[in-house]
Amino acid sequence: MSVKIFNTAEVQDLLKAAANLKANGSNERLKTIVHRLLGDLFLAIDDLDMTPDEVWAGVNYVNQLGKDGEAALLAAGLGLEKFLDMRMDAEDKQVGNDGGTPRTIEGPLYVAGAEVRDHTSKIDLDEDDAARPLRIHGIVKDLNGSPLAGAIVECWHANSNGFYSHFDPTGAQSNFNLRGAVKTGADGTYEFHTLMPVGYGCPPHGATQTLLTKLKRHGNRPAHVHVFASAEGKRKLTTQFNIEGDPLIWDDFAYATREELIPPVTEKSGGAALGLKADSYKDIQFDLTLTPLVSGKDNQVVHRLRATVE
Ligand code: MBD
Ligand code: FE
Repeated sequence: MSVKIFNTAEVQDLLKAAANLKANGSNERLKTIVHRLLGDLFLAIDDLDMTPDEVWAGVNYVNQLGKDGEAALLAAGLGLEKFLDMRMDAEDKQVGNDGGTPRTIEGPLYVAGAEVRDHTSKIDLDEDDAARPLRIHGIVKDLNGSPLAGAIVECWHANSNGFYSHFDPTGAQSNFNLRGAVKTGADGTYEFHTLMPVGYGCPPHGATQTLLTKLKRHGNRPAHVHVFASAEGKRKLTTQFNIEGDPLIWDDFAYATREELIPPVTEKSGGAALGLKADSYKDIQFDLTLTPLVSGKDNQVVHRLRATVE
């Protein structure tokens, strides 16, 4: 079959009817988006001469993706989340609001509600014999380098199995294990006492990994730590840093790695005095530079469905 019917009046009318373009007083933006996306799909079916079997395989895939609860995971794996960052980067450059710590994707594994502590938080609540102690610290500052007092820094990361609390398939971790929030004092500094993470891998039997495997792609991320940072009058930053030396650093299935987000890891002693589980520990300094609001507004803060725990 090589028919092309997209540009016929019947198909164009069908698209308009499906999106209810004619109706007044309904959500104009939603109608515009549905009309466009559906049209792009119809056109792709025409152009690529997709068979009904192929289309139904896709429909069934979407059902399975929902059953597995992996739509946001697939969004990361297909570069959709990265693309949104690239657009925000381009917009920042256009209006001259670049120069802060680079953003990178949030991913699907944040949990809201970690208790906010002053300056320092020990976030390794569960024992993890395979993991070495890690101290993460830095200063939150503005574009002039002035420290930001009262800034909130949140972080979350995986354990030595690459699993995140709340999403751990073994059910082994407590609420908020390896997740924390702190508020900076006058000098703008923050600190987390935790354990070295290991890279994440997609659930091997989930819909995301199933598609990636068919594309001959892996579903793994290098070891990383997620960060949110916010302060009065500044835009909320969503970023991560990678653990230097991970072999997957430039082969991340979610495309989150950036040159500026690979801080050096240094070997230190004196961990016992800091309350770490061993005297020798790894130390990572990750400073955060926040950028100003644009016309009084945070134009980079993202609202999306997130897990919460009381
Ligand atoms: C992660 O830990 C992650 O950060 C992303 C983006 C996707 C899946 C798991
Ligand atoms: Fe992650």
